[in-house]
Amino acid sequence: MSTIFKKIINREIPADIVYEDDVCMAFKDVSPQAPVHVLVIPKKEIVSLANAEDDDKELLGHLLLTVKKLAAELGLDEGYRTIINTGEGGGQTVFHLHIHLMGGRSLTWPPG
Ligand code: DGP
Repeated sequence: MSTIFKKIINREIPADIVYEDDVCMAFKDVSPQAPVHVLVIPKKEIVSLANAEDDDKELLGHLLLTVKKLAAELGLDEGYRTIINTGEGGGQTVFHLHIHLMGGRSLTWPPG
């Protein structure tokens, strides 16, 4: 079943889009937990990392390299955090695979 992120991809609801190509899209998280908090998502509807398949290898690599490029463009020179929440137990609330890219403040470890 499609999620709110599919509606963002289809421009059915607005989002602050910071990057887009044929494969993926990145937009600002509606509830930012850091000065920079962007979500990088595939346009292909993959429910979670647990649902990714071997055929998605190139797509998954593309997402990570997009995160790397965005982090540089967004000035996260001091470092940043990437998070993929997977499944309800992993804190996932939107069931369309997404990578959180967070930075712009000192990030502590471990997370909650
Ligand atoms: P997760 O818990 O990993 O599934 O993170 C989902 C994130 O998606 C959460 O940080 C809030 C964000 N989010 C939920 N709905 C929307 C929306 O409609 N627009 C935007 N920009 N972000 C959303």
